[in-house]
Amino acid sequence: MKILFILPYDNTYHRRGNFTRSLSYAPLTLATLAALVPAELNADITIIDEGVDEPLTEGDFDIVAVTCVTSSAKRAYSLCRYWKEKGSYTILGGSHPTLMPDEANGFADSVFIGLAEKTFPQFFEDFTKGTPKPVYRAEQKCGLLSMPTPHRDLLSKEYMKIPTVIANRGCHNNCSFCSIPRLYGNDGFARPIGEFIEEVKSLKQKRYILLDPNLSSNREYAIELFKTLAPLKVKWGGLTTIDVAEDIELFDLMVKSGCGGILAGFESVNDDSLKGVGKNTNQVSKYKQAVSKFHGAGIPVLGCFVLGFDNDTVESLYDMVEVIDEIGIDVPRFSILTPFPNTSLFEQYDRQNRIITKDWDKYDTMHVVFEPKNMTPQELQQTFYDVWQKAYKTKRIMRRGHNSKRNIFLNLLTNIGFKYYARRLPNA
Ligand code: B12
Repeated sequence: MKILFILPYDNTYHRRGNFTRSLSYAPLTLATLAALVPAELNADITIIDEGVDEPLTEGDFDIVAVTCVTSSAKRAYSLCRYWKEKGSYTILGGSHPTLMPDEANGFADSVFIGLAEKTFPQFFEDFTKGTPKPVYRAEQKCGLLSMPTPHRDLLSKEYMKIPTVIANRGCHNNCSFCSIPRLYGNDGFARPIGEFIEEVKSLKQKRYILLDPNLSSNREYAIELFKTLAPLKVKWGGLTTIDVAEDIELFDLMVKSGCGGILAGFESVNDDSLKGVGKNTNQVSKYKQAVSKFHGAGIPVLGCFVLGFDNDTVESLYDMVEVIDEIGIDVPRFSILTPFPNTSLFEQYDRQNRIITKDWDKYDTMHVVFEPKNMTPQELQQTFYDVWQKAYKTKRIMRRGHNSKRNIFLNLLTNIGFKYYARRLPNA
């Protein structure tokens, strides 16, 4: 049996130059799915990540399996159409088909809703009997879920050498703009910790990127995870909410487990905006202290900020750059508020007739797809671009590098990388 797995490109990938591509880390989705193909099928598997590999147009595949997020949905659908016409059985899964299964169903022979650890092996059983179903829905809603070690050997060799791993896939927060609560519910799934640790050990590396959407989400699980990681003496970077800095026990364990950098969603420097979207973990008055705490432990902070909340004005967004530097963020990242389909934000804006396009290509957090409250969509688009340029002026980069003390070289390198990224962003 010949199987082709595809991660389709979208705007975010189109914008990658050679430099940013070389900083890409290996995605886990397709390598994980490849590991779920029953070994007895002896399948011949090809993986194409259109972000790094050339798109494939030729070949004779029994099954073509495509993953997609909202911004790559249109490309995913056209890939399904293409391969279906060539005679392959097409299947679709990932965030967007999970959020919009009926839409996805019109394009592929089978659609997968949710995580596929159990449904994908079931599909192969049905497929080999000649009775595949149009829809496979993950029944398990939360708890521990075993995940196979991804077949990383099938991935392109072009990625950054630091391997990616994942332990907990859920987040207990209910931010109205985030897809995670609608994708996996608030309790979410997590891997048995022993299984995760065995995978880390088998990779035999000193550094890792943890893809968990929120490492501090499930406190009990996080404590166990950090305690078990500590003796391995590895360094890792990952995603967390900033309130972890206030939890003395968890923070301490996080540091001892080898945390070498965090990515945190600050989202806004306005408390009303945070409240408005349900980001209850954040309080602006605590940002500076939290960042200093990370710095005190030698941990740099990559902070993500969202533009376009109802309290934002063009001026307040432009001024936000100064506040960010004042807080001490090492590397700021900006995105445009995006009401992903099936999120509560989308429902709210749709009710208010504020969605201006349902062209999923634009749902990449770099394009305005809704009517903002205090500015026009064009103004928000232009402000997004201007804020990036302002934040990555050389003098600001130098100041951040200087402030970072312990990580000057890494700080400058990452900031220069983002300056390059900012230059390639869509201008209004
Ligand atoms: C790592 C990551 C990235 C990486 C790698 C992306 C990738 N496509 O693999 C990078 C940094 C490049 C990235 C970029 C972006 N990302 Co991202 N990313 C994630 C993250 C944190 C983890 C994904 C992961 O690897 N999980 C581990 C693997 C094993 O699980 P999985 O992907 O969920 O796959 C399982 C199931 O979904 C299912 N499945 C998935 N696909 C398929 C396909 C088939 C055929 C089948 C059978 C099953 C199946 O089976 C798998 C095994 O259970 C998720 C959050 C999350 N927890 O899901 C966000 C997430 C997927 N990203 C998101 C977004 C918005 C983006 C960007 C648009 C952001 C931006 N502006 O840069 C871009 C889009 C890039 C793109 N075209 O994919 C959103 C998607 C929301 C949505 N509605 O589309 C998520 C859900 C985050 C969020 N908080 O909302 N991302």
